[in-house]
Amino acid sequence: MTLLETLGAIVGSEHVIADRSMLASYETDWTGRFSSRALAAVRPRDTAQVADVVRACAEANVPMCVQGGNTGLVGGSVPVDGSVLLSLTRLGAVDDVDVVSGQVTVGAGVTLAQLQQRVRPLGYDFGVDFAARESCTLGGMAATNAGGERVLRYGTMRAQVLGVEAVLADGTIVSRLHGLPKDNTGYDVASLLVGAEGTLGVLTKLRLRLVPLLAARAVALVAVDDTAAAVGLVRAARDRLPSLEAAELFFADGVELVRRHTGLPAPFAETHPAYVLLECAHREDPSDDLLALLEAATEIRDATVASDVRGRHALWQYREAHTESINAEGVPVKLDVAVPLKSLAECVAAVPPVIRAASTTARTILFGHVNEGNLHVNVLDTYDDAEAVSDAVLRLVASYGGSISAEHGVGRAKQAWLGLSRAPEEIAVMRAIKAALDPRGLLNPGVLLPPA
Ligand code: 2HG
Ligand code: ZN
Repeated sequence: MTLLETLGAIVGSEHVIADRSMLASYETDWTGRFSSRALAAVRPRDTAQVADVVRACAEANVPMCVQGGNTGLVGGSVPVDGSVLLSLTRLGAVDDVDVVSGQVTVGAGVTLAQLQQRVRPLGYDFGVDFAARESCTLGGMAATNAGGERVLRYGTMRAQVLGVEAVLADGTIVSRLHGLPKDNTGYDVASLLVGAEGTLGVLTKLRLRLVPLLAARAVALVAVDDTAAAVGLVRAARDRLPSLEAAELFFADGVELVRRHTGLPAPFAETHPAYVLLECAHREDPSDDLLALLEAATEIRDATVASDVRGRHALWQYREAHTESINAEGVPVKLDVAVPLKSLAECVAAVPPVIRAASTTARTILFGHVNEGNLHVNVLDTYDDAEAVSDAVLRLVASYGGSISAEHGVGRAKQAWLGLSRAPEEIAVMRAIKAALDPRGLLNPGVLLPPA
């Protein structure tokens, strides 16, 4: 039997996709920047089928690439040429919510929006949220340790994952889904696999921590002079408002771009240089607390507050529509970075000139999550200068003691620069772990670790 016949016998031949036109959507990333040619895409149904597929590929010595919703922004979900693409979207089971512990076990293919719909009627919510919620899968979110808009309150995916089930590179299944918050019995496999970008094992199930649903919400869109004012405002909000859940930053050029592609009206009568979006959530309406903060703040040029669902959504659109609006203009170079918060204003000022020096045609749009010093540097029209632009920005970020990847991961896009953020000794530890768990380098080759 050929490998594809064996895979067909495991998952059913209708779930082995080798037709070139049907493979296309699996082979290119969401931004359109990364693509390749897989041998086939395989769509297993459950952990046992994933294990059988992995074992068959390992026996045939064929590399595997793991994909969830294919919403990643660093090329990590795109296969290498000739590999088998393991698509996990059929692993869509959501177990009954354990309302005693406030936890739930889900399949890796469940989308973030599906989880939200499932747990909210029960008075629970999930601690991580971001714009790709309709398509991104929880397996991919865990594999990349996704962050998003609520990190200042609930932390990243790593803080939500209490246990995992995973298939290792030889087909072995490891499963630890009891979700005990206290469990000091040695190495934490879940923590190791979360953020490993599919290079150490294939996550098939997750035990997740839920948070109480806080339905009373207030959102403020605040116009400010610049990033320094934004940081000052967010610092005050963070220190004074325990209900603060999100603090986002964007600029006049981003709002103009978003309005061009969405048709949204201008948020204020005048255009302002920078905007901060604050969201508070509590059991009782947090509007008064938010308004009191805004009244006391000196950094504000204008502000508008909404507490009803429609009004809040409208304000969030100015921020969340950035990604799609940028892609509507062309294929961007995306650099998701973080610097210490005290350096954020300086970094925001330094990024555009550094990019201009690397590419005269480049158009730069900046936005991000203020409290984590997390900046999304999106660069359009770089043509042949994409590498030079990446190099210049990532070196600048490293000079501030920052991270070359705040929340999107390293993927294929940034593995060449890993050494800017991680010491040689740390990379050696990573290589040793990789060699122990995947000695033949069959899982997600070319992702995360640069060639030795
Ligand atoms: C966000 O914060 C995502 O909306 C995507 O991390 C960022 O498109 C981007 O650069
Ligand atoms: Zn983000």
